[in-house]
Amino acid sequence: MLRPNSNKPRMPARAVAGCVFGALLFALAAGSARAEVIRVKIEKLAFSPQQISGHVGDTVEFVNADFVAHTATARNGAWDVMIAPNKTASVVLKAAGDVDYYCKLHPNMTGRISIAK
Ligand SMILES: [Cu+2]
Repeated sequence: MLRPNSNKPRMPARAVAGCVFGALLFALAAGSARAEVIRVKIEKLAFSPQQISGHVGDTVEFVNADFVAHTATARNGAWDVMIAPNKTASVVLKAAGDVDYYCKLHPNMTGRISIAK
């Protein structure tokens, strides 16, 4: 009994295994490339979400939806970026730990990033 598609060419099992193995190797090699981009929106003089967590190597992208400029300034001096109105600025997380940050122009604007290794 023939199934309607039984004459469809099939991928040999060995090739399938090779693909799976290759994908696994790629995933291992790309271990440090799992870096993520974490988006923090700035709206109505506030960072949102106010608290985020990430890993060393991740990028935090600050998206300023306000009509005024802001900064994202780490209290430990790790980074200090200006974000113009309707613009985006990024920082790469380089060390583990909790980083408190604020806006130099509006010091009531604060946020925190918990960075794991
Ligand atoms: Cu500000």
